[in-house]
Amino acid sequence: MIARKPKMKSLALALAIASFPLACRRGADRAASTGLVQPSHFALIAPGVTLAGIVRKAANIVPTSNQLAWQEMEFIAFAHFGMNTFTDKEWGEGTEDPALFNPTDFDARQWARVVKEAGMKMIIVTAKHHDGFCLWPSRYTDHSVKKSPWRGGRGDVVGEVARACREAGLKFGIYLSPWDRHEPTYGDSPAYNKHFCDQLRELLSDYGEVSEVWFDGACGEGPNGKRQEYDWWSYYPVIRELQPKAVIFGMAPDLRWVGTETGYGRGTEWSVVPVQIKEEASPSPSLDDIFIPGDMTAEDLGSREAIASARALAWYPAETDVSIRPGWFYHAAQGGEVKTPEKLIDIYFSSVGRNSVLLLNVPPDKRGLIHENDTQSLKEMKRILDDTFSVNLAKDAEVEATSEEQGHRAALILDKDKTTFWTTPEGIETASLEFSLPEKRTFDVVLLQEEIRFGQRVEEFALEAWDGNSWRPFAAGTTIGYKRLLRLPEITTKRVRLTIIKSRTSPTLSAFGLFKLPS
Ligand code: FUL
Repeated sequence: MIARKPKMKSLALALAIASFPLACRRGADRAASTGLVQPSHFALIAPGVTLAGIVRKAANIVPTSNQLAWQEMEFIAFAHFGMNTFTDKEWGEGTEDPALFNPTDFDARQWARVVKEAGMKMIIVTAKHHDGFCLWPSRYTDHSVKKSPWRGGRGDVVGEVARACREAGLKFGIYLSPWDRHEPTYGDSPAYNKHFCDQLRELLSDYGEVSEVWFDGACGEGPNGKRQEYDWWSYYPVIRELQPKAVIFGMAPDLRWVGTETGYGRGTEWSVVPVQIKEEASPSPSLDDIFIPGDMTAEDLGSREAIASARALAWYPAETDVSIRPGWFYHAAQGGEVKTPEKLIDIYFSSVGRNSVLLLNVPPDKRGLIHENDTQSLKEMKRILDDTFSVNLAKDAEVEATSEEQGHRAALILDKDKTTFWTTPEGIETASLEFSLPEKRTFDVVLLQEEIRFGQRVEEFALEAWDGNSWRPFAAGTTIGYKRLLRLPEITTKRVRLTIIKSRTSPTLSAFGLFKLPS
């Protein structure tokens, strides 16, 4: 139901054909000309700021260019591979004999091929999992591939995966577990923190571009009975210096864990959320210096209530990790439990379609290959996605923008792919877009995207279809963010209306689409 309908101050807009960058520039000019809150990727909130002031700040928090590039990948791959693949475990003890690591047919190009054909844009490999066994010949430990019989001790999984990704045009990322059950210095905090930075330096210097560094927060007791204190603030500068385009996941300020390993994100997902910061913040600190990793698993992270008492707000978007199999590592016994294409599609709609990036784990087997069962499921998933999204049924629609505010200017530009960029002047929080199709069409998927370069703003929207006599509500939602996908019972209509019921400030859209899932 639409709570508040705009009075029809109609602005019939001629559809101009223009390139998307032009559309962005116009929006940027307009945002700049308002002279209001300066866009930034985080903001400190001074004591006493009103809720309206906090909301205004939140509406103008924007992603960094690294976060934007990561978000645009949408769908990326995890490859859990290592000692556990050979011991049939999920968490190794750290005492495993490196001789056990011996893939018979290791082929990183096969990983890259499978991942690319599935539509994923990056592979993040477990360079070191909690057992401490290193998939590259680290200079700082012998517990690595150099002590394994594979390739006579001269193999380098990290190097081969990095190269295969580059050749295939995929991005490359590393998982380096801070928890290390093998390393003798673990638990002796300063010594281990140095060891960890040394390993980071190696990985980030020797393998070309690294686009994501994945930090899990697991922390066990070291061999000396002491608990390791991770010095995250000494890790971040190593990454910023050596890989300035990388984003850091988890215990860092770039990307947060969505809070579940099921693949299903929140129905309301804000990329702008309160973050914990250190007390001694200087007047203009860098977020890396003051960020305190915290628990971000609550259901409501970014609503007005959730941000009302924030001391700092940051663009801190969710990444959704899930495995194609029950385990993170390959286990032969789980061969019959590979997620079906339909399940993967459901996960896709519930992660990519809920303002998140989907990080899907496809664990290579003991041969060092992605198993045929997993490949089959991925192929079929990709076929369904391609069939669904190849034709935007709203492509040649005529569009009319309306708003209740008097005298505002609006801009609507559709490029040749009918990517819509639409914004209204600062201060307008409610508006609607009506799409008139050339003829009646049937769809069961709606796609909405905000132009997040200007921030995340929409708090509530509704969709209606014209049934010949009146508007019939068929869907409603809260946040949109980078991408919102809605799956619906089939709807046949010639006219669709999108109403932004509530927005933190002027709403923007970068895309609108109507699609039909294959039967
Ligand atoms: C967790 C780890 O403990 C699991 O083994 C796995 O690597 C998962 C992605 O992160 O925290």
